[in-house]
Amino acid sequence: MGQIQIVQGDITRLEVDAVVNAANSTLLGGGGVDGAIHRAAGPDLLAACQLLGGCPAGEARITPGFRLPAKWVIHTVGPVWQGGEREESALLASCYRESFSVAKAHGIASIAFPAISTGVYGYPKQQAAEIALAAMREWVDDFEKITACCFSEADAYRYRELCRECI
Ligand code: AR6
Repeated sequence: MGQIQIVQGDITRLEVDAVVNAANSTLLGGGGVDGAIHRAAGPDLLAACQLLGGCPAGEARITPGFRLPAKWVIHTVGPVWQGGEREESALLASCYRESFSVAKAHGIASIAFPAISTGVYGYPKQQAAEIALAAMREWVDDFEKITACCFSEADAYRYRELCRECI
């Protein structure tokens, strides 16, 4: 029986088997959490990503974590918020599902997610948190620990309000 943990902080510091990156479809780096992960992992991460040939929204790819404490990085591409009528919620749910599926296939026991799409991509934070937590609840028994890594205290508060059973 796994647990969902909510933490506030920088995902690049977490000692987990895998961290999820909120990437763009080129997988060649960017700002936000993507930039932070590439900086912390070092240049070998970009070289590994260059071999992947990109990734469509809603899918996930895996690379080593290189200099990160995490052994793996799972790169997923969230939807750009366009008002909610462009399959955004289905695509965001797919990001979580596909990331979990890739993680399970690699024997990963602990995995940490940022709040995918809620930065540059503009997804409304409350709706995104509901989708994230619903996916985490579906997969909780397939992992030892699932971590929701919130960058701000306000984001962590939002998650805690939505998840009374989370630790
Ligand atoms: N640790 C944890 N969460 C973080 C960190 C960090 N170090 N840094 C930012 N966040 P964003 P998106 C949070 O913009 O909306 C990139 O340029 C941030 O506060 O990183 O999916 C990619 O290359 C927010 O809650 O990702 C794409 O082009 C969350 O991470 C684009 O941004 C996601 O914000 C993807 O946009």
